[in-house]
Amino acid sequence: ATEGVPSSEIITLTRHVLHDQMRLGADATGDLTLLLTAIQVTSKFIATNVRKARLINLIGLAGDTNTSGEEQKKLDVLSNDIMVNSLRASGRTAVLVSEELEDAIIIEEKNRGKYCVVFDPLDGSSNIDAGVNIGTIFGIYRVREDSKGSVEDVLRPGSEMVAAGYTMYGSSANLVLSTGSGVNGYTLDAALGEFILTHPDVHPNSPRGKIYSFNEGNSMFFHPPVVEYLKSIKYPASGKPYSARYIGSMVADVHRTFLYGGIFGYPDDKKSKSGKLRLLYEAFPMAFLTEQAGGIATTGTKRILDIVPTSIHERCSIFLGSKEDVQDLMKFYA
Ligand code: AHM
Ligand code: MG
Repeated sequence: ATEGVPSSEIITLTRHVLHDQMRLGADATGDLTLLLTAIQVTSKFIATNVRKARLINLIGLAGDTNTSGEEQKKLDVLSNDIMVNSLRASGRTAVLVSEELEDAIIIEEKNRGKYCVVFDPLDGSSNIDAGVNIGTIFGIYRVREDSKGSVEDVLRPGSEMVAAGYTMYGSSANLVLSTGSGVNGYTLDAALGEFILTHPDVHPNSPRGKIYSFNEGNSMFFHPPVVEYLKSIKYPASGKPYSARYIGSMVADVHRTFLYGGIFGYPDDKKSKSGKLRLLYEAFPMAFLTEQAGGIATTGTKRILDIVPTSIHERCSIFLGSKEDVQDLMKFYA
Protein backbone atom coordinates (compact mmCIF):
# COMPACT_ATOMS: atom_id res chain seq x y z
CA ALA A 1 0.00 0.00 0.00
CA THR A 2 1.13 3.54 -0.68
CA GLU A 3 1.78 5.30 2.57
CA GLY A 4 -0.58 8.12 3.50
CA VAL A 5 -3.12 7.24 0.84
CA PRO A 6 -6.42 6.12 2.33
CA SER A 7 -7.65 2.72 1.22
CA SER A 8 -10.53 2.71 -1.24
CA GLU A 9 -11.50 -0.80 -0.10
CA ILE A 10 -13.59 0.06 2.94
CA ILE A 11 -15.88 -2.77 3.95
CA THR A 12 -18.91 -1.40 5.74
CA LEU A 13 -21.23 -3.60 7.75
CA THR A 14 -24.02 -3.17 5.20
CA ARG A 15 -21.75 -4.15 2.32
CA HIS A 16 -20.42 -7.11 4.25
CA VAL A 17 -23.83 -8.46 5.26
CA LEU A 18 -25.25 -7.92 1.78
CA HIS A 19 -22.32 -9.76 0.25
CA ASP A 20 -22.74 -12.60 2.72
CA GLN A 21 -26.46 -12.90 2.04
CA MET A 22 -25.89 -12.91 -1.73
CA ARG A 23 -23.21 -15.53 -1.38
CA LEU A 24 -25.47 -17.77 0.66
CA GLY A 25 -28.41 -16.99 -1.60
CA ALA A 26 -30.24 -16.79 1.71
CA ASP A 27 -32.01 -13.48 1.78
CA ALA A 28 -32.42 -12.47 -1.82
CA THR A 29 -34.92 -9.80 -0.79
CA GLY A 30 -32.39 -7.86 1.27
CA ASP A 31 -34.84 -7.74 4.17
CA LEU A 32 -32.33 -8.84 6.78
CA THR A 33 -29.83 -6.29 5.46
CA LEU A 34 -32.47 -3.56 5.85
CA LEU A 35 -33.34 -4.73 9.32
CA LEU A 36 -29.70 -4.61 10.31
CA THR A 37 -29.50 -1.09 8.91
CA ALA A 38 -32.24 -0.08 11.37
CA ILE A 39 -30.24 -1.66 14.20
CA GLN A 40 -27.07 0.14 13.09
CA VAL A 41 -28.84 3.51 13.06
CA THR A 42 -30.06 2.81 16.57
CA SER A 43 -26.56 1.93 17.72
CA LYS A 44 -25.14 5.15 16.24
CA PHE A 45 -27.82 7.18 17.97
CA ILE A 46 -27.25 5.48 21.31
CA ALA A 47 -23.47 5.82 20.93
CA THR A 48 -23.87 9.57 20.48
CA ASN A 49 -26.19 9.85 23.45
CA VAL A 50 -23.99 7.73 25.71
CA ARG A 51 -21.24 10.28 25.05
CA LYS A 52 -23.55 13.11 26.09
CA ALA A 53 -25.00 11.25 29.06
CA ARG A 54 -22.41 12.15 31.60
CA LEU A 55 -22.62 15.81 30.73
CA ILE A 56 -26.39 15.70 30.86
CA ASN A 57 -26.19 14.05 34.28
CA LEU A 58 -23.71 16.60 35.50
CA ILE A 59 -25.88 19.52 34.49
CA GLY A 60 -28.87 17.75 35.98
CA LEU A 61 -31.15 17.14 33.03
CA ALA A 62 -31.87 13.43 33.36
CA GLY A 63 -35.20 12.84 35.05
CA ASP A 64 -35.70 16.61 35.00
CA THR A 65 -37.95 18.70 32.84
CA ASN A 66 -36.53 20.52 29.83
CA THR A 67 -37.40 24.05 28.67
CA SER A 68 -40.49 22.93 26.83
CA GLY A 69 -41.75 21.26 30.00
CA GLU A 70 -41.17 17.69 28.81
CA GLU A 71 -39.45 15.30 31.10
CA GLN A 72 -35.95 14.35 29.96
CA LYS A 73 -35.76 10.67 29.37
CA LYS A 74 -33.22 8.51 31.12
CA LEU A 75 -30.76 6.96 28.71
CA ASP A 76 -32.13 3.42 28.98
CA VAL A 77 -35.68 4.58 28.32
CA LEU A 78 -34.48 6.78 25.46
CA SER A 79 -32.50 3.90 23.95
CA ASN A 80 -35.56 1.68 24.09
CA ASP A 81 -37.74 4.28 22.36
CA ILE A 82 -35.16 4.83 19.63
CA MET A 83 -34.88 1.13 18.98
CA VAL A 84 -38.61 0.42 18.92
CA ASN A 85 -39.29 3.35 16.57
CA SER A 86 -36.49 2.47 14.21
CA LEU A 87 -37.38 -1.23 14.05
CA ARG A 88 -41.07 -0.51 13.54
CA ALA A 89 -40.33 2.02 10.80
CA SER A 90 -38.08 -0.46 8.99
CA GLY A 91 -41.20 -2.33 7.91
CA ARG A 92 -39.28 -5.56 8.44
CA THR A 93 -40.45 -6.62 11.89
CA ALA A 94 -43.48 -8.43 13.24
CA VAL A 95 -42.70 -8.84 16.95
CA LEU A 96 -40.45 -6.85 19.27
CA VAL A 97 -39.39 -7.85 22.77
CA SER A 98 -37.43 -5.40 24.90
CA GLU A 99 -36.05 -5.71 28.40
CA GLU A 100 -37.63 -2.31 29.04
CA LEU A 101 -41.17 -3.36 28.12
CA GLU A 102 -43.31 -5.78 30.06
CA ASP A 103 -45.21 -7.03 27.00
CA ALA A 104 -44.11 -7.92 23.50
CA ILE A 105 -45.00 -5.41 20.79
CA ILE A 106 -46.93 -6.92 17.91
CA ILE A 107 -46.39 -4.70 14.88
CA GLU A 108 -49.53 -3.42 13.15
CA GLU A 109 -50.25 -4.72 9.67
CA LYS A 110 -49.13 -1.70 7.65
CA ASN A 111 -45.60 -1.85 9.07
CA ARG A 112 -45.35 -5.60 9.41
CA GLY A 113 -42.39 -7.60 8.14
CA LYS A 114 -41.17 -11.13 8.71
CA TYR A 115 -38.61 -10.74 11.49
CA CYS A 116 -38.86 -10.70 15.27
CA VAL A 117 -36.26 -8.82 17.27
CA VAL A 118 -35.55 -9.44 20.96
CA PHE A 119 -33.26 -6.90 22.61
CA ASP A 120 -31.83 -5.26 25.67
CA PRO A 121 -31.49 -1.66 24.46
CA LEU A 122 -28.96 -0.60 27.09
CA ASP A 123 -27.45 -3.36 29.15
CA GLY A 124 -25.26 -2.67 32.16
CA SER A 125 -26.87 0.71 32.69
CA SER A 126 -25.68 0.84 36.31
CA ASN A 127 -22.25 1.51 34.77
CA ILE A 128 -23.25 4.67 32.83
CA ASP A 129 -22.41 7.25 35.45
CA ALA A 130 -18.90 5.86 35.88
CA GLY A 131 -18.26 6.01 32.15
CA VAL A 132 -17.77 2.25 31.98
CA ASN A 133 -18.68 0.27 28.85
CA ILE A 134 -22.31 -0.60 28.27
CA GLY A 135 -24.06 -2.15 25.31
CA THR A 136 -27.08 -3.12 23.26
CA ILE A 137 -27.81 -6.84 22.77
CA PHE A 138 -30.13 -8.23 20.09
CA GLY A 139 -31.34 -11.51 18.62
CA ILE A 140 -33.39 -12.02 15.46
CA TYR A 141 -35.92 -14.73 14.59
CA ARG A 142 -37.92 -15.11 11.42
CA VAL A 143 -41.67 -15.37 12.07
CA ARG A 144 -43.04 -18.88 11.81
CA GLU A 145 -44.64 -19.89 8.54
CA ASP A 146 -48.13 -18.31 8.22
CA SER A 147 -47.78 -16.36 11.45
CA LYS A 148 -48.94 -12.74 11.50
CA GLY A 149 -46.70 -12.15 14.46
CA SER A 150 -47.37 -13.35 18.00
CA VAL A 151 -45.40 -13.95 21.14
CA GLU A 152 -45.13 -17.63 20.13
CA ASP A 153 -42.75 -16.52 17.36
CA VAL A 154 -40.12 -15.68 19.97
CA LEU A 155 -40.82 -18.44 22.50
CA ARG A 156 -38.50 -20.66 20.52
CA PRO A 157 -35.04 -22.06 21.21
CA GLY A 158 -32.10 -19.77 20.55
CA SER A 159 -30.77 -22.21 17.96
CA GLU A 160 -33.62 -21.00 15.71
CA MET A 161 -32.33 -17.42 15.67
CA VAL A 162 -31.15 -16.26 12.25
CA ALA A 163 -28.82 -13.59 13.58
CA ALA A 164 -27.58 -12.13 16.84
CA GLY A 165 -25.21 -9.44 17.97
CA TYR A 166 -24.36 -6.60 20.29
CA THR A 167 -22.96 -3.12 20.16
CA MET A 168 -20.52 -2.12 22.87
CA TYR A 169 -20.25 1.57 23.67
CA GLY A 170 -16.77 2.30 24.92
CA SER A 171 -13.91 4.42 23.69
CA SER A 172 -15.36 3.47 20.31
CA ALA A 173 -18.62 1.74 19.38
CA ASN A 174 -18.10 -1.88 18.34
CA LEU A 175 -20.82 -3.92 16.69
CA VAL A 176 -20.29 -7.68 16.78
CA LEU A 177 -22.59 -9.73 14.59
CA SER A 178 -23.32 -13.24 13.41
CA THR A 179 -25.80 -14.13 10.70
CA GLY A 180 -25.05 -17.80 11.21
CA SER A 181 -21.72 -18.16 9.44
CA GLY A 182 -19.07 -17.03 11.91
CA VAL A 183 -18.73 -13.80 13.87
CA ASN A 184 -17.49 -10.43 12.63
CA GLY A 185 -16.69 -7.21 14.47
CA TYR A 186 -17.21 -3.69 13.12
CA THR A 187 -16.05 -0.39 14.57
CA LEU A 188 -17.97 2.84 14.17
CA ASP A 189 -15.99 5.44 12.23
CA ALA A 190 -17.60 8.49 13.78
CA ALA A 191 -16.52 10.78 10.93
CA LEU A 192 -17.98 8.51 8.25
CA GLY A 193 -20.91 7.44 10.39
CA GLU A 194 -20.37 3.87 9.24
CA PHE A 195 -19.52 0.61 10.98
CA ILE A 196 -16.34 -0.65 9.29
CA LEU A 197 -15.20 -4.28 9.32
CA THR A 198 -12.25 -4.30 11.72
CA HIS A 199 -12.45 -7.78 13.29
CA PRO A 200 -13.23 -10.33 10.57
CA ASP A 201 -13.91 -13.86 11.78
CA VAL A 202 -13.72 -13.36 15.54
CA HIS A 203 -12.65 -16.55 17.30
CA PRO A 204 -10.31 -17.36 20.16
CA ASN A 205 -6.79 -18.29 19.11
CA SER A 206 -6.69 -21.12 21.57
CA PRO A 207 -9.31 -23.55 22.95
CA ARG A 208 -8.42 -22.41 26.47
CA GLY A 209 -8.00 -18.97 28.03
CA LYS A 210 -6.41 -17.61 31.20
CA ILE A 211 -9.19 -15.39 32.51
CA TYR A 212 -12.35 -16.06 34.55
CA SER A 213 -15.16 -13.54 34.87
CA PHE A 214 -17.70 -14.09 37.67
CA ASN A 215 -19.22 -11.85 40.32
CA GLU A 216 -17.45 -13.55 43.21
CA GLY A 217 -19.27 -11.28 45.61
CA ASN A 218 -22.02 -13.89 45.29
CA SER A 219 -19.67 -16.71 46.40
CA MET A 220 -21.54 -17.48 49.63
CA PHE A 221 -24.63 -18.30 47.56
CA PHE A 222 -22.88 -20.31 44.82
CA HIS A 223 -23.72 -24.00 44.40
CA PRO A 224 -20.91 -26.55 45.01
CA PRO A 225 -19.98 -27.16 41.31
CA VAL A 226 -19.25 -23.46 40.84
CA VAL A 227 -17.34 -23.19 44.11
CA GLU A 228 -15.25 -26.26 43.25
CA TYR A 229 -14.59 -25.11 39.69
CA LEU A 230 -13.44 -21.67 40.83
CA LYS A 231 -11.20 -23.30 43.41
CA SER A 232 -9.63 -25.46 40.69
CA ILE A 233 -8.61 -22.47 38.56
CA LYS A 234 -7.46 -20.34 41.49
CA TYR A 235 -5.45 -23.10 43.20
CA PRO A 236 -4.33 -25.27 40.28
CA ALA A 237 -2.36 -28.45 41.02
CA SER A 238 0.14 -27.35 38.39
CA GLY A 239 0.66 -24.23 36.27
CA LYS A 240 -0.46 -20.69 36.92
CA PRO A 241 -3.80 -19.67 38.44
CA TYR A 242 -6.29 -17.82 36.24
CA SER A 243 -6.65 -14.03 36.30
CA ALA A 244 -9.92 -12.43 37.43
CA ARG A 245 -11.64 -9.78 35.29
CA TYR A 246 -15.18 -8.65 35.96
CA ILE A 247 -16.70 -5.44 34.65
CA GLY A 248 -20.34 -6.11 35.52
CA SER A 249 -21.47 -5.19 32.02
CA MET A 250 -22.31 -8.39 30.17
CA VAL A 251 -21.45 -6.97 26.75
CA ALA A 252 -18.01 -5.85 27.89
CA ASP A 253 -17.26 -9.05 29.82
CA VAL A 254 -18.35 -11.24 26.90
CA HIS A 255 -16.53 -9.06 24.35
CA ARG A 256 -13.29 -9.53 26.24
CA THR A 257 -13.96 -13.26 26.52
CA PHE A 258 -14.35 -13.48 22.71
CA LEU A 259 -11.12 -11.57 22.08
CA TYR A 260 -8.87 -12.96 24.83
CA GLY A 261 -10.51 -16.28 25.69
CA GLY A 262 -11.47 -17.68 29.09
CA ILE A 263 -14.81 -18.13 30.80
CA PHE A 264 -17.65 -15.79 31.74
CA GLY A 265 -20.31 -16.99 34.18
CA TYR A 266 -23.46 -15.78 35.85
CA PRO A 267 -24.78 -18.92 37.57
CA ASP A 268 -28.03 -19.49 39.37
CA ASP A 269 -27.37 -19.73 43.11
CA LYS A 270 -29.06 -20.15 46.49
CA LYS A 271 -30.37 -16.58 46.34
CA SER A 272 -31.06 -16.06 42.61
CA LYS A 273 -32.76 -19.36 41.92
CA SER A 274 -32.86 -18.85 38.15
CA GLY A 275 -29.73 -16.74 37.83
CA LYS A 276 -29.87 -13.07 36.89
CA LEU A 277 -29.42 -12.76 33.15
CA ARG A 278 -32.38 -12.91 30.80
CA LEU A 279 -32.70 -15.86 28.48
CA LEU A 280 -34.23 -14.31 25.39
CA TYR A 281 -32.28 -11.10 24.87
CA GLU A 282 -29.11 -11.63 26.92
CA ALA A 283 -28.24 -15.35 27.09
CA PHE A 284 -29.49 -16.45 23.65
CA PRO A 285 -27.73 -13.80 21.54
CA MET A 286 -24.48 -14.23 23.47
CA ALA A 287 -24.73 -18.03 23.28
CA PHE A 288 -25.40 -17.80 19.53
CA LEU A 289 -22.28 -15.66 19.06
CA THR A 290 -20.22 -17.90 21.36
CA GLU A 291 -21.02 -21.03 19.35
CA GLN A 292 -20.43 -19.21 16.07
CA ALA A 293 -17.01 -18.22 17.41
CA GLY A 294 -16.22 -21.85 18.26
CA GLY A 295 -16.94 -21.74 21.98
CA ILE A 296 -19.55 -23.28 24.31
CA ALA A 297 -22.49 -21.73 26.14
CA THR A 298 -24.19 -23.81 28.83
CA THR A 299 -26.33 -23.60 31.94
CA GLY A 300 -23.82 -26.02 33.47
CA THR A 301 -25.81 -29.06 32.41
CA LYS A 302 -27.65 -27.98 29.27
CA ARG A 303 -26.84 -26.18 26.02
CA ILE A 304 -28.26 -22.66 26.30
CA LEU A 305 -29.48 -22.57 22.68
CA ASP A 306 -31.65 -25.68 23.27
CA ILE A 307 -33.74 -24.09 26.01
CA VAL A 308 -37.36 -23.48 25.02
CA PRO A 309 -38.51 -20.23 26.67
CA THR A 310 -41.90 -20.21 28.35
CA SER A 311 -42.07 -16.48 28.97
CA ILE A 312 -40.29 -13.51 27.39
CA HIS A 313 -38.48 -12.20 30.46
CA GLU A 314 -37.37 -15.47 32.04
CA ARG A 315 -33.85 -15.80 33.43
CA CYS A 316 -31.25 -18.53 33.16
CA SER A 317 -27.91 -19.64 34.51
CA ILE A 318 -25.10 -19.11 31.99
CA PHE A 319 -21.45 -20.00 31.45
CA LEU A 320 -19.78 -19.24 28.14
CA GLY A 321 -16.39 -18.93 26.55
CA SER A 322 -13.44 -20.98 25.37
CA LYS A 323 -14.27 -24.59 24.69
CA GLU A 324 -11.91 -26.30 27.13
CA ASP A 325 -12.61 -23.86 29.96
CA VAL A 326 -16.36 -24.42 29.72
CA GLN A 327 -15.84 -28.19 29.41
CA ASP A 328 -13.81 -28.09 32.65
CA LEU A 329 -16.66 -26.30 34.39
CA MET A 330 -19.21 -28.80 33.07
CA LYS A 331 -17.23 -31.67 34.59
CA PHE A 332 -18.03 -30.28 38.03
CA TYR A 333 -21.74 -30.47 37.22
CA ALA A 334 -21.56 -33.99 35.80
P1 AHM B 1 -29.19 -4.92 33.72
O1 AHM B 1 -29.95 -5.55 32.57
O2 AHM B 1 -30.08 -4.52 34.83
O3 AHM B 1 -28.27 -3.84 33.25
O4 AHM B 1 -28.33 -6.10 34.37
C1 AHM B 1 -27.57 -6.93 33.56
C2 AHM B 1 -26.13 -6.82 33.97
C3 AHM B 1 -25.22 -7.50 33.00
O5 AHM B 1 -24.73 -6.60 32.03
C4 AHM B 1 -24.11 -7.99 33.87
O6 AHM B 1 -23.50 -9.15 33.36
C5 AHM B 1 -24.79 -8.26 35.19
O7 AHM B 1 -25.97 -7.49 35.19
C6 AHM B 1 -23.97 -7.86 36.36
O8 AHM B 1 -24.66 -8.17 37.52
P2 AHM B 1 -23.99 -8.02 38.97
O9 AHM B 1 -23.96 -6.55 39.25
O10 AHM B 1 -24.93 -8.76 39.87
O11 AHM B 1 -22.64 -8.64 38.93
MG1 MG C 1 -29.85 -6.19 30.81
